[in-house]
Amino acid sequence: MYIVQILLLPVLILQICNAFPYANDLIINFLGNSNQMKINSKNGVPRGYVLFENSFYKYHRDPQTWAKARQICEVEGGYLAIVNSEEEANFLRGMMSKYPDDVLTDVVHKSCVFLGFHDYFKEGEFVTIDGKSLESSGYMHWAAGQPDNAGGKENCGALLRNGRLFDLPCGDKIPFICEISTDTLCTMTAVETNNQSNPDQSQTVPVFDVRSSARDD
Ligand SMILES: [Ca+2]
Ligand SMILES: [Ca+2]
Repeated sequence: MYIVQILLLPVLILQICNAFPYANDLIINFLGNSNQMKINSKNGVPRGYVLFENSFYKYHRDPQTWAKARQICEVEGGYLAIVNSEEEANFLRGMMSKYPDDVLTDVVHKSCVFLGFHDYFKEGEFVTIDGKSLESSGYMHWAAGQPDNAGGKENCGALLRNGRLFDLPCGDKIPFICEISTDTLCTMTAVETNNQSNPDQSQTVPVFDVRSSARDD
């Protein structure tokens, strides 16, 4: 019975972890002094992220180019946000509303944030950074007159304060929103440390949903 409990513990932990991403830390605290199992947690939610439905989001107020914004999101374990519904767009609008124009004193384009879509591969064919057409992503409500590829050089996607999409130059520096899906957060390594098993044997659950890449200007 004791052995069964030990064997089932990793399964239980993973189920909890999938259901509740903060469970990692709770489990670590709970088992911190246990000599049965040692849990190593990685990829917790970075500071400043807010949960909405199945993702965490962070508004980055310091303006960056699209490529740099994308890189920052990836360093934080996520991706430049992809909007998949009206509800998600509304949530992001709410995040933007907390940074009104008078707060963004050093930002030239105060009314929009970069998102994870572009038409860099083929002019006019907008795709998300997870490799889908913008249309199939579930949200494609352009602002009036957009996309217009103004000046022949607008290949990166943004969200306006009114929830509409916009194309603008990838080299412009604007705020941006990163997204981390909750189902990519739960990585842990469970190492059995009891004397009956190999102490180096570990069970690792892969975490990251690697979003495919696109080039930037
Ligand atoms: Ca374009
Ligand atoms: Ca435009």
